[in-house]
Amino acid sequence: MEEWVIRSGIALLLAVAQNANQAAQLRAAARRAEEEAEEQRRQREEVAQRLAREQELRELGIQPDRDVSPQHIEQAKKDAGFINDHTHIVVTGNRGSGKSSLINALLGYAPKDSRAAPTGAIETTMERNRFVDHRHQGYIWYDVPGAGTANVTAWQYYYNQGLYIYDLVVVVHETTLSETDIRILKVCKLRNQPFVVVRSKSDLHIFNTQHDMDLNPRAAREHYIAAARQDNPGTVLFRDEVLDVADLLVSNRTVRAVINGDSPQGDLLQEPIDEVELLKRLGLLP
Ligand SMILES: Nc1nc2c(ncn2[C@@H]2O[C@H](COP(=O)(O)OP(=O)(O)OP(=O)(O)O)[C@@H](O)[C@H]2O)c(=O)[nH]1
Ligand SMILES: [Mg+2]
Repeated sequence: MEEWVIRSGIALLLAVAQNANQAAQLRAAARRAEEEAEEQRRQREEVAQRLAREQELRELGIQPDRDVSPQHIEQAKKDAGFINDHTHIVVTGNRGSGKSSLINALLGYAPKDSRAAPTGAIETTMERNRFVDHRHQGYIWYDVPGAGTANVTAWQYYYNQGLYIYDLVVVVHETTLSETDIRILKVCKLRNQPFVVVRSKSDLHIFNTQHDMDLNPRAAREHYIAAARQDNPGTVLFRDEVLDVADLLVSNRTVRAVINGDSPQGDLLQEPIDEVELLKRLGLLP
């Protein structure tokens, strides 16, 4: 073969090899750029998530320097008269929402019973009261002052009332679930604490609906139940998790009737709505 043919063949092969080499280098550079961009995206997302969480904690009013240590919790349980292997349930919510009345009903006490917690539009619960349940072995109920309107954050209320010690938190409200109620539920969630949401005074609301809308008792009851269900979204998204904040609609007299095994005797205001479900969630019914 002519020498020039061989030389140009070698030159061609070298050029192809060089191009392949350059292409590999380019591919590697592109991969590195992609990886760097991915890393930057990840870091940006992390910062955004951290800021969102910090904002959440700020909204809840959480003060990191007032977090509760295990020793503190143990002492607080002793102070509250906790008994080993008992279930300790606190009933909380805004002032006048019906907390004390609900506890009396769960204990099966009529309001005039000498053992009952004081209730009423004026009789505000000023300090924590403890009620050992003689009907449901192993249950202890705690009545605490209402959240009120004072300018305290959800965390301050939760912390000041020592809500972190209880096995279950019952949040009672009587109309729309407030932002404060929802924030208290979020603090419970942050602390992995189970909760139940109760919308109280259904008898009163049905009675009012009957008169406000000039409806018969059956229509008023149906209207109230539908309106209350529509009013509460049922769920709240919190930290990629869905919190069940659905209301259990109850009236204290019906709770007491169910506890005492009495039938409501055809009174539509007292016909159970979610009372049985409430007792199930509290572990009082199978
Ligand atoms: N009709 C009706 N009235 C209720 C019900 N629950 C509570 N009430 C009334 O609402 C008022 C306030 O009830 P309480 O049980 O004292 O409320 P509370 O949440 O303990 O109030 P504070 O201790 O002040 O925060 C009282 O007059 C109760 O009789 C209910 O289910 N139906
Ligand atoms: Mg009270």
